[in-house]
Amino acid sequence: MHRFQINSYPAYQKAYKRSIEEPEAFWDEIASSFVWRKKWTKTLEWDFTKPEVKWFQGGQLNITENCLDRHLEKRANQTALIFEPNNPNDAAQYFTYKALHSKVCQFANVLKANNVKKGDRVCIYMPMVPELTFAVLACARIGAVHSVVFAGFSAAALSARINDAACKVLLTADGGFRGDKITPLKSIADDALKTCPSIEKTIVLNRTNSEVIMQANQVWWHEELSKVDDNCPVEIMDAEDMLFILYTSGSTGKPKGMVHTCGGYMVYTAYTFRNVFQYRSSRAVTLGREATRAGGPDVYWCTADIGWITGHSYIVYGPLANGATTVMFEGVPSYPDYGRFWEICEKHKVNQFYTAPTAIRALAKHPINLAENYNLKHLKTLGTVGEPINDEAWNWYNDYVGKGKCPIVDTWWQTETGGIMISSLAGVTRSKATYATLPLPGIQPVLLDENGEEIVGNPAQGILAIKFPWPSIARTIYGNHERYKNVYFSAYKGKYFPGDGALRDEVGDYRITGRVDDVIIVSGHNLGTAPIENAINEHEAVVESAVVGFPHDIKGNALYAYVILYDGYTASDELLQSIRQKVADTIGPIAKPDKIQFTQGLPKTRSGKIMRRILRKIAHNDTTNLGDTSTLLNPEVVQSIIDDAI
Ligand code: 6R9
Repeated sequence: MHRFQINSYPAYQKAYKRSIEEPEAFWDEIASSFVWRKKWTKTLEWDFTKPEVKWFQGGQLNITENCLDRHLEKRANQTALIFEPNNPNDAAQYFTYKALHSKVCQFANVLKANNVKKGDRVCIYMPMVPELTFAVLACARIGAVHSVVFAGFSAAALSARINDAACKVLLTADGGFRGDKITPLKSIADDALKTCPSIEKTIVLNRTNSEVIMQANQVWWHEELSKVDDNCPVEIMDAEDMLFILYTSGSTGKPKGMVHTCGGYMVYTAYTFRNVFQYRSSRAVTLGREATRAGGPDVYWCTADIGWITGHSYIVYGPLANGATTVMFEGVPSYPDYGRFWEICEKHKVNQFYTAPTAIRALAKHPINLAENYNLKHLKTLGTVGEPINDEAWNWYNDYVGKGKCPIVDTWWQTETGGIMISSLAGVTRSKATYATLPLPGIQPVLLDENGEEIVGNPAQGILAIKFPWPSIARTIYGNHERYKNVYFSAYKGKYFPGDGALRDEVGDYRITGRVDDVIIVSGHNLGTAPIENAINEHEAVVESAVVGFPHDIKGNALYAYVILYDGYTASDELLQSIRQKVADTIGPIAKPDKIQFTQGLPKTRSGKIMRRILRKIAHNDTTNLGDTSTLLNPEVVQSIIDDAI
């Protein structure tokens, strides 16, 4: 049994109570199970009005010593990382802790040889290949600050992020495989670099054998590797030194570079990984290609991209800090067909599977035998993240993937929070369709009314806020502390405001109801887009929908719904009426959309969130200036929606 594993409901209650009553003692104890070069002298200093949060001050550490070196004694030959390539016919790659340690040290030496020093920012624009993980950890090892930019972003988005942090070095690849396509990363990067004066060197991985033109100050990854050895001592970092920057989109203006620091981020991601997913490790065993798994460690797979916070915290740092076996997948759920996720689960005997509701809905749209053809018997925990999960998707996940036997953890958190905030602990605390359920130990959520007053008692519904710091809260927005203060700490004095609404039921379980900025006022009634979409999605013909407001003479605002139908259903007036009726039945006639447009797709961000800003413009019949659509997953869908707009 691991030191900080919570294994029963009473143990959760006890941990939670202690974390509120004696937060410093609580986190001291958890932090003590890591390797520190120097113990901290002050556990917590905070003031949400400044705002300022510091954890484990005076402490010194290196997160890679905790993710790699300390496992070498007992798990040197255990698989740390399983790489599943885009093409199912290519061999998977297995890296033991020893091998991963060596790869990271080697690349850290490449960075040093290219003049990267502690505190320098390194931009990483790479496909989901093992070298991405090596690069992230190599930065951390030498104290360089990584800024990973998702490899689907455009040249303009990449350049803006490089410039915001004045990155010194760019790591990229010739191309990236995604399904049957190759993303030409190097040429996109070159485009970006035309406007990035701070970049002194670009290191290019050969992944796709694409033809690329190397320019001045651009070097090949493999050539650099051949010049170094794998001996690289860690840089000793202060707990509050910067570990990484990761950009998240704001509701307006340029992206926000959220800053995470070394000590608190490590402690919190490791703690939450182990407890939320109920990951079980065990004595060291050899896990190679022909792995024997009796008594071996669990195999955990998070399908996110490392370009997002979910990948940072729950593919790389959280799992590795726990000595876990973590899977990374290069490809997409639809290639070569929609059975791919399940094929991978079977092949690697995945025990914990963590994905997004948008992926679940896409998979649920396809014939069920794509899941049933595979052996999913190793699955123990299922997780979701990124948006509220609707009833239908939750039930499909539970019935067809979990076969009713795997607890589902619906994990609510953000780039800004660093780690999971509200979630059940798999099999330990109850899980309930569409509910994130309970706050993790250390997290003190409150619900506020429109006046910012705390709503006491249950049930309740309001604006979600957090009134006490946790170790992995982002410390600032890179280069713009004022904006950090304005966005997160000004709406409700003394509280962290995440921008989401929630309800709390009779037993105190939280259900995230969606962004509070997506509220539409129709005839004086506050309507959230999320519950209306949920209602529409419950209609048997509907895969997914998005609701926005548009100006209306009488109602002030009216509702415009974009709806994707299952194959086999055709748009008809009858169907339209029955969807409206479904909403009326579920929420009330006031929530019935005035306009329903059937569409093949919805504009999505790379992390699977619907870009309502664009849909709103189309509904407003104002398509002249749609803003930047280059960061969309599917920019092509926008024109077809415009063409069919009502
Ligand atoms: C981890 C991540 C954060 C926003 C967040 C909320 C939404 C995330 C959710 C969820 C309902 C969940 N969100 N998880 N909503 N239930 N389980 O997604 O970070 O990309 O920064 O997005 O995503 O609206 O505020 P990020």
